[in-house]
Amino acid sequence: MTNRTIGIILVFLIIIMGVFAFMNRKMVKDVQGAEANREIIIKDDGIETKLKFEDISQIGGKEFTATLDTSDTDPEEQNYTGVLLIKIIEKAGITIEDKRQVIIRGIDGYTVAFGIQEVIDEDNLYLAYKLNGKFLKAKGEGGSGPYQIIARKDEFSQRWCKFVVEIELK
Ligand SMILES: Nc1nc2c(c(=O)[nH]1)N[C@H]1C(S)=C(S)[C@@H](COP(=O)(O)O)O[C@H]1N2
Ligand SMILES: [Mo]
Repeated sequence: MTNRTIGIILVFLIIIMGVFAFMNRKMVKDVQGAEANREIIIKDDGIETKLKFEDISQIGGKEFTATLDTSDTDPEEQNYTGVLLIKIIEKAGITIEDKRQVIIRGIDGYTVAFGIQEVIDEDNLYLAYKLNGKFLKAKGEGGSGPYQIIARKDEFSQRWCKFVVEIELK
């Protein structure tokens, strides 16, 4: 083989690698989009409202820090993006004046209840969808999303409901 033939083969291989890298990046982006597209059901007096990711992000995501403390990691400050839980409830057209509590459910059945005083706090309960700039992965992908409740004022993270699929008002 001449040097010229080897050169042509190399250039060809580099182009193929580039095309695959591009396709892979696009696929990763699509998967993230699908995960982020998940819906949340809001239940109030037997009436169900579904919110899509677009509805939630339209409210305007806010970045905030919170100290994550899981069973297998030490407490560490993290950067989350999400919206206040109260704004999600308002977006669903619900007024909370006559409510007593908000119940959050994860896809695994895990349930957390918050009192209205906690819910109207302007800097405590968030529905987060990004952690350190990346969309929260779903349970099946080893993540805690696509949505997770972050209770900033909870010292322990028991009430940080992961994989949130339902919000019920009582
Ligand atoms: N959906 C869901 N959220 C959950 C849990 C759970 O089992 N399911 N466990 C809680 C508990 S007890 C803790 S300490 C934190 C962190 O749990 P991890 O260490 O399993 O991530 O998530 C909380 N949120
Ligand atoms: Mo826990």
